[in-house]
Amino acid sequence: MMHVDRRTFLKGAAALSTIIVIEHSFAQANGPFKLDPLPYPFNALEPSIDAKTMELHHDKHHAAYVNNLNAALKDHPQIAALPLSEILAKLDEVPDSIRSAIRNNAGGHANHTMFWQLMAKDGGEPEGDIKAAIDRDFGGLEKLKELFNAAGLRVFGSGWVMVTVGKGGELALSATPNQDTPLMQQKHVLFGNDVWEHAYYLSYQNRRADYLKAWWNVVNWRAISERYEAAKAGHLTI
Ligand code: MN3
Repeated sequence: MMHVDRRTFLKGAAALSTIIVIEHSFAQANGPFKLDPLPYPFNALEPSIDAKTMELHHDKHHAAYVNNLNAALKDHPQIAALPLSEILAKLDEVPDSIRSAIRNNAGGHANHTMFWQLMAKDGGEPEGDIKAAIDRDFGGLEKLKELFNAAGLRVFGSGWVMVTVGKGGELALSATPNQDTPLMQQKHVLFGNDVWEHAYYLSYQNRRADYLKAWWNVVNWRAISERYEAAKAGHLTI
């Protein structure tokens, strides 16, 4: 039997607890989830989306989802260690006491992380596989826009309109309330538009239809095409 004297044991234990304390405080300061910088300047999407809206939306609204998510997970490190998509897919297994907070804030973090990357100043047009899929499943881009915008208009209050992508590359429309996401039904999101008033109110006020229409000017089809290929290869997460 290995003998460790009490003094050596205590020294070791103290060193170990110091490491744990450092790691714990580091995790608390930074959180398991982080807000990535916006991948372009705030004014990049003008005039379709104004700079002030982008600044508030990213730096205040999205930041709040990340901060609230980390706060809700503070005493649940085993959940915090999971990928975001897995947390959302397994909401039923999250403790009752934090389930609403996780649903709203993990959903908000996933939705906005997806949202920023699929917009750009000059996002091009659908080409290749994604164009073929849109033609097949919606009857063309103009028909997709029409159905998507109508679904976005029908969202009562706050929510999202999205296009989901199945394992075989099949596309479908999905509208969700609040920060819910199809990821909660184990479906993958190809792209989506935020129809919360905070996404458009400074420029469009009550004219959500005008925002929905203008939003297509800043859709990043190159990013969506990459997401489509990733989904079919089984690599798309959020
Ligand atoms: Mn938003």
